[in-house]
Amino acid sequence: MGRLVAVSNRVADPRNHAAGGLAVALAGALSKTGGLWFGWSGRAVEPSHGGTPGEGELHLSQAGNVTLATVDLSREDYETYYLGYSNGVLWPVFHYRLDLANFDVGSNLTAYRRVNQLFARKLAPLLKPDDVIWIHDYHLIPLAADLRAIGCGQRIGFFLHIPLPPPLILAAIPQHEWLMRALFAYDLLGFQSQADLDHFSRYVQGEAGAEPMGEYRFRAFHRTVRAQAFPIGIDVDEFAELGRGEEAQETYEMMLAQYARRRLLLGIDRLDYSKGLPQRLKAFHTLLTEYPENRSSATLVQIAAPSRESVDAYADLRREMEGITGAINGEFGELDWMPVRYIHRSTSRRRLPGLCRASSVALVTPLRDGMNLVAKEYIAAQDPDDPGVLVLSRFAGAAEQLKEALLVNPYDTRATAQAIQQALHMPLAERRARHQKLLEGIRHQDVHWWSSEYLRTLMEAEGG
Ligand code: GDG
Repeated sequence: MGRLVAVSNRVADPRNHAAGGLAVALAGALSKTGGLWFGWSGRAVEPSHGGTPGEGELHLSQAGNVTLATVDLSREDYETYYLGYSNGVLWPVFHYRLDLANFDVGSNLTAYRRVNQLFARKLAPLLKPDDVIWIHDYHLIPLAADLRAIGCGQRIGFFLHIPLPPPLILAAIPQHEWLMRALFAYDLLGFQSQADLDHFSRYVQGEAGAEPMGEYRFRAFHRTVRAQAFPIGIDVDEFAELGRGEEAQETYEMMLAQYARRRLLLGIDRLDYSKGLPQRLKAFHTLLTEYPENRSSATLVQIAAPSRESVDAYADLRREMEGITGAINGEFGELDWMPVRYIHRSTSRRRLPGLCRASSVALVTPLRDGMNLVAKEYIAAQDPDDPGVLVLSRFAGAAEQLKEALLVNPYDTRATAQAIQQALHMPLAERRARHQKLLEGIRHQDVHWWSSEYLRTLMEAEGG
């Protein structure tokens, strides 16, 4: 295989193991052959005038055998391409939240097209003829078409980290046909789950008259594309190793000491409306109401890392969370016990395995999620002799794989509370048996499996 070129909205230094999820995944794949990682620098700058470089300035740096190439965006592009179209239209619709999408797109759509074209123009001169290009996520759907338009003939694959909704939801985006046509410029489309692949298949057959050609190939818009599910995994050993580190150990011991007489429940999420946080708090409230033996004992530690705070829906969610947390603590709190510890800050990744290990139950209850890596990290961090229990939403992509978790419908508050109660009282033998199966699963389909399966399939795919 030629050199790997990864493209994603954000680029992370692969040597920095604190970066997590996707960064670890791509770093592993990139360092095998040496490679190039291209994306936005994270800087929003003033437009160029006089001698200032402005948007489109390219920065190159070397991280081991990986070259990092990033471009600056203008402040306006950040607001329109990133916040406006990517996170104001695509993110909510792809998570089934038509009510939160702002379809009055105007300049946002123009910017989305413009930034993708800018990426294509900046990336093309860095490419070699036998490079294999792997583009990630919803910010960059049209990038392959833009690269093809300026003459790039390399193999190009796409991986969608978020769900693909059913056809009638997708069709609410006024530009749905343009977006789906753009996907046919790729050689391979990777989805997180079988459900997403099924939605793609139904969309292209129903809306674009595509013919399926065998199990994983589709022909439409005069192009053929291969599409398949590749559920993303974690680096199980890396996370376990992090768990043996000083900060994780210290966190574990501190939690055990602080909560010696309590049972800990844990949630770790970006503060995002897809993660089902208000519903989770309501289920916890129901647990305390309907199973009063948990009062003065069950304590929910909810880390909600700040995210996209300048989008209205996120600011509303923040207020809602503060309201519900205050109400639960006010109703049930005692002088020596607060039921909810709500932390609206990011926590160091090095502490997360310690937190996971100290918790009897993890609540991973998104309303919709492409995969959800926290579910897999929680499993990886457990003591196999005395593991905690994972309560997992059936609407997370991870639910297709993690069948031994307690699967719940997060909209059903009472049933979720019941599952939490079951988790808190699960006998040790059952906890061990479930954990062993879950651990085998996440080890088998780990992040290295994910990237090598994807890239192997991309090399075999016959687009065109
Ligand atoms: C997208 C898709 C898909 C969380 N809080 C903190 C923190 N985290 C880390 C977790 C985990 C990662 O961030 C979150 O990954 P998720 O998979 O849960 O969710 P998204 O960010 O929405 O990711 C998702 C993923 O892409 C990969 O394809 O699974 O479905 O939505 O690693 O541990 N890390 C630190 N502090 C925190 O407070 N350091």
